[in-house]
Amino acid sequence: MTNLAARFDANPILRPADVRPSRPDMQVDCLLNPGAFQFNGKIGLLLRVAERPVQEEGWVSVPIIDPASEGGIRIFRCRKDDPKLKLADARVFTYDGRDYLTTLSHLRLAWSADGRKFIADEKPTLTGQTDLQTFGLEDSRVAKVGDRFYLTYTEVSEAGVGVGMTSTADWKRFEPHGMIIPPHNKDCALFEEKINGRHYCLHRPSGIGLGGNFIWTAESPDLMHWGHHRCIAKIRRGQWDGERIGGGASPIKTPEGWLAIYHGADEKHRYSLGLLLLDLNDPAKVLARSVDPIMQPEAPYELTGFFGNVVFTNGHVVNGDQITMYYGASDEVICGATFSLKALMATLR
Ligand code: MAN
Repeated sequence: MTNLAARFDANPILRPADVRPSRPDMQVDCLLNPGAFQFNGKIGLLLRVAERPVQEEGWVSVPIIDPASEGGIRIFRCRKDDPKLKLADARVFTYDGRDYLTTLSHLRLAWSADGRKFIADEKPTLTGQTDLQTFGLEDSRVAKVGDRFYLTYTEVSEAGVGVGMTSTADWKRFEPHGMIIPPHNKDCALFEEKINGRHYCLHRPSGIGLGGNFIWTAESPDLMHWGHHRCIAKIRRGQWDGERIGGGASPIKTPEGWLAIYHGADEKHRYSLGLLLLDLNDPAKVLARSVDPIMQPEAPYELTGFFGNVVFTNGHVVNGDQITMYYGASDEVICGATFSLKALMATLR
């Protein structure tokens, strides 16, 4: 494999210890999968901050959003040897047949003058509020459409995993738009301009039984109402993207087509990144797709961590030929890498 990704020397650029917990009784366990954008001469990241109570020996405890409880959060707690508890992996478990996440995520801004050194805000920017967000908000994409930023993120609750949206013009006042795509769906990235008079997005429903975790496009007159859904890319069994795929940040407009960086997981839950080149006039038409990943877990911080063997991106900024991509490594730390757009395009020929 050619070395397409130039990882920052300073990786990881943000670790859990760099972010203040949202409450004194919580600890930040993981930083994941930031959205990225440029605003007022700065680079902003919208981090996913995953927290849980400081864990006691022999117990599992997780926070759940609950407006009726003190501080808006209730703690679910059970003994590790409780026969009703079934730990799936570091991220999820079931208790008495019900699904839970091991951590509760919120979204938090971090700012940088140079795109390399980031300082996270002291407080969460967006937290779960509604009954569709009781298990938190995750993996926000940030798209600039006109003069507003549109944040599309995963809303998690017992009702399922769907796509929520919020918009802002100034990163101070936020307008919630509710759930725009119902469960089970995530990895929604908006195109930053209209195509033939319509907005487009990439999204990722999860088929149970027939179907699977594939990438789709949808169209909308107003960014709220989505239709004309088309499945544009499926998994490739036995390959690096053989189990699950999903879109990353907003596709990048190039003369040859929309370039989308996507993630693919194999049957061992190893997450790598690849490319889709989509037709400029009809993004549901895939013109080219990476055979080999453009990046896979290789650095020590990508191989081991909260959930090892993961590079996952949903945020980048583009300046001329340079793509600065921000990504979550091992579901625990935030990293950066640059790519040459030309070099990426060359892999598709
Ligand atoms: C998967 C993983 C987790 C995430 C849940 C809910 O299990 O992507 O990181 O918390 O889905 O979205």
